[in-house]
Parts: sequence; C-alpha cells; structure tokens
Amino acid sequence: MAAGNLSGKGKPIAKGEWMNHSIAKNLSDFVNRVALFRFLVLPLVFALCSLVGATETILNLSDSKAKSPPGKAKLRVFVETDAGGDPDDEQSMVRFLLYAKEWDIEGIICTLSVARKGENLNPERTGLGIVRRLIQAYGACFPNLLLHDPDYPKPEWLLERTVSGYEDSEEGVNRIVAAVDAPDPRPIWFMNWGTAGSASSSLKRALDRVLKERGPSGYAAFKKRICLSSSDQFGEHTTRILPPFPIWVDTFRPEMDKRRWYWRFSAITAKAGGFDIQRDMLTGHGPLGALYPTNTTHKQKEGDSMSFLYLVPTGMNDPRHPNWGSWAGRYGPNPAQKGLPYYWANQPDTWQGTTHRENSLIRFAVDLQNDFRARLEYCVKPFKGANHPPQVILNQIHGTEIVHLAVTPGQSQKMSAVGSKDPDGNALSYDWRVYAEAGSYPGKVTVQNANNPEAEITLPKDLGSDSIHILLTVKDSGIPSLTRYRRVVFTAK
Ligand SMILES: [Ca+2]
Ligand SMILES: [Ca+2]
Repeated sequence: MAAGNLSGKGKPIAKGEWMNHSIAKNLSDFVNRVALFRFLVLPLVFALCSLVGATETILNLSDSKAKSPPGKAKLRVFVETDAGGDPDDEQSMVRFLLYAKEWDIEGIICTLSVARKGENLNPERTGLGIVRRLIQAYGACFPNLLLHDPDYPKPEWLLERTVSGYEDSEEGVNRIVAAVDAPDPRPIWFMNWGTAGSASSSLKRALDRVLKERGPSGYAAFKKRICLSSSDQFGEHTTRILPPFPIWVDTFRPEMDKRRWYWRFSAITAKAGGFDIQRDMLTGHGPLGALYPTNTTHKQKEGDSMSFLYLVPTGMNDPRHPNWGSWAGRYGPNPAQKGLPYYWANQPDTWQGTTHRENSLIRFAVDLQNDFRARLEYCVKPFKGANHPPQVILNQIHGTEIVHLAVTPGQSQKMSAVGSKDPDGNALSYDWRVYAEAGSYPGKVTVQNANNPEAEITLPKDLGSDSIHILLTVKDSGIPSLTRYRRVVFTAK
C-alpha cells in the first residue's frame, strides 16, 4: 500500500498500522503520487486558502458598512489543553480569557481527566474542573470587562463550549466535527497546548473518524478547513496522510542554543514594560488574575501563550503569513517539512544592533505585556480608570487589515495615519518603519517624516518583483502605554 508520506522522510506506513485496508486502498488511489500532490494539489490548497482569506476581507468590509453584530469576521479558534498538568496552562488560560473577545471561540477541550499530584496544586482535580473554575472567575469579571468592550463573550457561552477530551470522551471530537462542518466559510484555527497521558488529541481522533467515515475526498475537504497554530499532537495526520493542513505554525519550536522557542517567552516578556506580577495581576485585579498559578519553573512561564498571541489581530499580522511578524514573533518554513506549508520560529530580526530570532519577539515584548496589564485592569476598573489602545486608520482605512499597494517604482508614495484616535483622548506617537525582514527587497529604503502622522516613501526603481513592508506603530501616552499597528505591503504595478 502506497500511503502518502508527505515529509519524504521515514519509512512508509505499513498496511494496517493506521487504517483498515479498504480505506487504505481508497487513499492510495487518491494520493497516487506525492509529486503529483506537491505540484498540483498543494497549489490548489493554497488557492482555496486565499479564497477563504478573500471571503474574510469581504466579510470585514460588509460588516463595517452594515454594522452587523460584531464577531462576524473574527477568527474561529479551538484550544486543547492539558490543564491539570504543568500549571502553566492555567497561566496561559488567564491571558487567553482576557483576549476572548478577539476570536470566536468554538471550543476549549480539556485532555487531562485527573490532575497530577504534586505538580499541580489546583483544588479542582480534573482538567475540565480547572478550566471551568477559570471561566467562572472570568464570569465574575465579565460585567466589568463589558464596560471596556461590549464584545467580550458571555461566560455561559464559553462554558457551553468547554468540554472534555479525555481518553474515554468523544465530546471534544464531536465539537470539532460540528464546528468544521458548520456552514461558515471561515477556517478553524486549532491550538494544542498539550495532550495528557494515554489520551490522544481530539483533533487527531476527529480526523481518524472523518477518514474512516467519509473516505479520502471527504477527509481532504474536512482537513483543508483546519489551520494549526499549535504543537503537533496529530500523529500521521500532520506529516504522513495527504493532504497536509493548509498551514501549521509551530509556536513551540525549534530549539536554538538549547532553548525552545516557547521557553524563551517567559524570559523575554515576563517583566517587559516593568510588569510586576504581584502588583499588576495577583492582587487587586479581581478573581481571574488571582487564579494565575506561580508554582511553575518560572513564575510566569506560559509556554502555550504564543499559540494565541500569534492570532491576536493587532493590525500588524496576518496569520496566513507567518514570515510577516506577530506578537509571537516571526516564522519561516520548517526545513524538516520541505515543500509543505509548515512553519516554525526560526526567523532572525535585526533589532537594536543584534540579529537573532529572539528579536522578532523582543521588539514587541513591552507592547504585548502592557496590553495584558491593561486587560487585567479591565477586570476591576471603570472605563475612565484604565487605558485602551489606539484605533489606527491607515490611508483612511479602518480596522486591522493589511493594506496592499501596487506602485510605480521610482515614484514617491504618501502614507497617512490621519484620523487615528485614542478612546481615552491620549496623545499618540507614530513610527513608520521598513520591516525589511518581512519584505523581500534587499536594498535600503528610507521613510521620510517617519514620526509624523503623514510619512512618505520613495519606491526604488529596481523594486522588480520584490515587496517592501512598512510597519506603522502607533503608541498612546496612557498608563500603561498601549500600541497598535498597521502594515502596508508595496509591490510594483
Ligand atoms: Ca500544556
Ligand atoms: Ca489610550
């Protein structure tokens, strides 16, 4: 049986090792040849993903005009967590819940049926109990959170979607299948924060089920709707069974200088901007911040947080472009998965005199930690007592969409952030900067009036087929100072 081996590495999967014969035969017929897949099917998957992206943009525009209910164009997300093991999942869940308004949360799946003695001190002793306790604390903060943004989801809504993914439970599998099958054009972004013990990921089991029940073409149609910002807990589905996921961003790896990427998160962000865990979270900030456990290897470990920080729409990022940068850093193709749309955190940025992948996170560390600090204040303070981020308008375009401009090389181009405002009336500062690593143009480009609301750039005559990325950073004068961004991507007409 010639099952597809996407990675091109390792021995082919033996018949019966992972699926029954008839399915294997179907899959074999479907796959036929890896080369065919890479050159014909993979571009098709990309094209379909682009279509999904285009639909998102259209939804965004029509939403803003029609003033339909908020949330229509948000990313749809799943979290699968081994809360009950290393308490850092609970740390990440505190932060995740304070960002709950940024996405449509389709499910929170708990994989650990019994909390680990010694390692985990939570009085709740199941994964589900631990996450529910955090959501209840969120619920206690909810009326106050609404003062700051009416878009925060109801705690009941979150509780309904929080299910077990234990070894003997199909709840997580059922929820994933229902969400993927729903008549909604948006893909699912799936995050695995760990799968405990002998249980396997509910996404892995959902894919096993769909392959068995729907055959290879049904499986392919299902899988192309699932994007990963995640560790890999999906067995053969990640690299061996065709087609691949449309995109996999591994926010946990690779190791570099013996430091895994997720492990560096704490070192880089924990105290950024002067964040003080006791002052800014554990005391005086309501019941959710108070549940942030500190009995981890680092007081603020949050090994899983980058999986969702990658998906926070700050105006700078587009999750379909890992190389462009985000609050979880910048990602390039994973060389072990050659030819596949699979990425990891191996991209260096030059920043303040050094060149290292850590700079792709360091450059935004104060911004993302200040933002967390402000959201903790939303749990307890009135609107006027807290700071809220600027709303950046780029060339008269509201929202967070990336702006693409086709230009004539050699000409100068004006860019404007006029109209940008701050909900607290804070003064705003502007920084227009070439994000050289995100674009492909190798030469030097400078921005004129880089600290004004209106800036100008002269596009090089030899731009050719390259791109130039300009990142606009708008920072307010509140406490803590908050930041939002917009990005312009220039290409030649
Ligand atoms: Ca975990
Ligand atoms: Ca403000």
